Amino acid sequence: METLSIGQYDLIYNAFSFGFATLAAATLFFWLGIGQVKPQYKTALIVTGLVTFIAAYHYFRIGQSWSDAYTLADGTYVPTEKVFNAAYRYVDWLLTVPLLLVELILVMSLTRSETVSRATSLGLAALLMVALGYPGEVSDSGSMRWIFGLLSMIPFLWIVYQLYSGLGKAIENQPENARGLVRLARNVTVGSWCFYPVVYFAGAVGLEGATATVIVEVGYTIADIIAKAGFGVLIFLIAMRKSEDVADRNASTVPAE
Ligand SMILES: *C/C=C(C)/C=C/C=C(C)/C=C/C1=C(C)CCCC1(C)C
Repeated sequence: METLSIGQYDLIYNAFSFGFATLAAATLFFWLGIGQVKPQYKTALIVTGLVTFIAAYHYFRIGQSWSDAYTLADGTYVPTEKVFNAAYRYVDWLLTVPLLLVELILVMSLTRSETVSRATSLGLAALLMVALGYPGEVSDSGSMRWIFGLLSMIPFLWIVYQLYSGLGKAIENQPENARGLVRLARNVTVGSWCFYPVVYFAGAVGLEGATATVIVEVGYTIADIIAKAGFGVLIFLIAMRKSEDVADRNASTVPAE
């Protein structure tokens, strides 16, 4: 670990604090909104709130670990004996990344068997992606970073492919009033997820030192907020739209007086 200026240390500290606040507030928003959607979309909102809850908890722990990992000496922050715990992020991802895919699938209201099969295959691919990335993330060796990073790219690319091919077809079959939002939620997923391997490989091509630490920690935090809270708002809007859709259809079947 390297020495950080007060500004660099504070920027990261504040990013973690902001991440905790945003994700905790998002959790309340999603769970308190459950009553506003039709029963078939409630599970999607429960899962959406679980994802931000799990992430808020981990940001709290990441913030504590960050405080313990540095101490102020002569106007700069120097590392203490307690190493900043990078495992929190990966444990968080192991839980939240498969659940994010489940959110998208649930809000699409596919048939039960298609929901189960897509959630299982995409969820397992997400687990594999995160698990393969970890040994490279914590290794000091550049070649380990490349090998595991590239292995992790295989399930990542498969997920992206599935989101545009198999699920892409299902998106085109969504009710018209929600289709654009479902497409946007899919694109936000792919767009925000791409940021993670970019940051990871930036570490492999020699980006290092205090500036790299700032880019990685602040960058992952922004990506997490977009991929979890921002994406969650889209899931919430889709559930609301589709709940309206059902109401409209019921209304039109009421016999005229
Ligand atoms: C809320 C957290 C999210 C959405 C995390 C997503 C993480 C990824 C998409 C990570 C992907 C990686 C690769 C594709 C290759 C290099 C290793 C990873 C794990 C950073």
